[in-house]
Amino acid sequence: MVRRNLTAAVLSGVLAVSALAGCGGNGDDAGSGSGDGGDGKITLGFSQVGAESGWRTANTKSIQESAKEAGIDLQFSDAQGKQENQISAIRNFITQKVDVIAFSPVVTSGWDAVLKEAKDADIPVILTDRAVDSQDKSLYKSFIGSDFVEEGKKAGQWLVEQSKGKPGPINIVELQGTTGSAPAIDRQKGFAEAIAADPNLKVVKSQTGDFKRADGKTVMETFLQSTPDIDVLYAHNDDMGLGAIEAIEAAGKVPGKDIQIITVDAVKDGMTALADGKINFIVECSPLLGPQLMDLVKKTNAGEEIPTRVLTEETTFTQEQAKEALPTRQY
Ligand code: GZL
Repeated sequence: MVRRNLTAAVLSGVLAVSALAGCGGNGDDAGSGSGDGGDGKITLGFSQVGAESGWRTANTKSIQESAKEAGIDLQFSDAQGKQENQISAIRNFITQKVDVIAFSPVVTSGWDAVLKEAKDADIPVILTDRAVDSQDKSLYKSFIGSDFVEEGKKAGQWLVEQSKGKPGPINIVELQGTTGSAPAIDRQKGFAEAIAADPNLKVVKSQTGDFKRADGKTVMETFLQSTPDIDVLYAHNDDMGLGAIEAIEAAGKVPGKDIQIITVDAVKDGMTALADGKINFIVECSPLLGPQLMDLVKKTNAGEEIPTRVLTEETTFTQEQAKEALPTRQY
């Protein structure tokens, strides 16, 4: 009798402990070891770049809300823009034996070793937002995100159209995103390819503003001091463009008129500046990757084949289109 009661007590204790461990998935505390926390929930380890821009904030919100919606236990880690923090977060996820790992790689290179450790631990990895330059495509199951070369091309093609019939030279300054990141590399590449169509268009200065508003302002200040006759600013994201607008106005020039401005993202602050005429054209880059990511997580956890590349849908905005779109923007 005692034994039976004792067994029952021990059993109920074990169930209670594993259930509790599974209920801890609020995105902060360590996992429970078995991956699903014993409560049948999928545990997803996610390493985010940081909180450098309005786009990143919206992307984090999309991932956290979608995980909750999907009943997925999210272990969320903010790398504060440092690759070494992302690598250690991924190693922690492997130790915790999460079911799936997803991350937005802050830069393209230096991932093969840690991705191999995840593969050896039989934990599938999904890339979101940004790509890696690993030659071994077996190191991750899928990459969900935008085509940044295409985004750069859209920006350049708009400028080529706008510049038709104008006398040259048309001097362009460029605020690049985070050095070594896929969006910075590819947005610069696509833009350069597109403006090659018009020999009057010349990028006279190009420097990183690290996707940050404050850095965009300080770099634009140096551009304005060192470069006479700037006609166009191409910023790899809205936040750097908004910082540059502060510098342009402080220099007594009119953004959107004295200096035409093209940015990428289409977050609310950028769209507001576009509607106000301070930016001339924005190429959208959607941060709302959460729902599709959770779908891929569930499928890969169930052993289903998933597409190796999921391209996000996005468009472009003129000033008039921004006025129409602003009231219903989600971010
Ligand atoms: C693009 C994303 C970029 C955004 C920036 O997918 O990686 O990083 O364009 C963000 O705003 O900081």
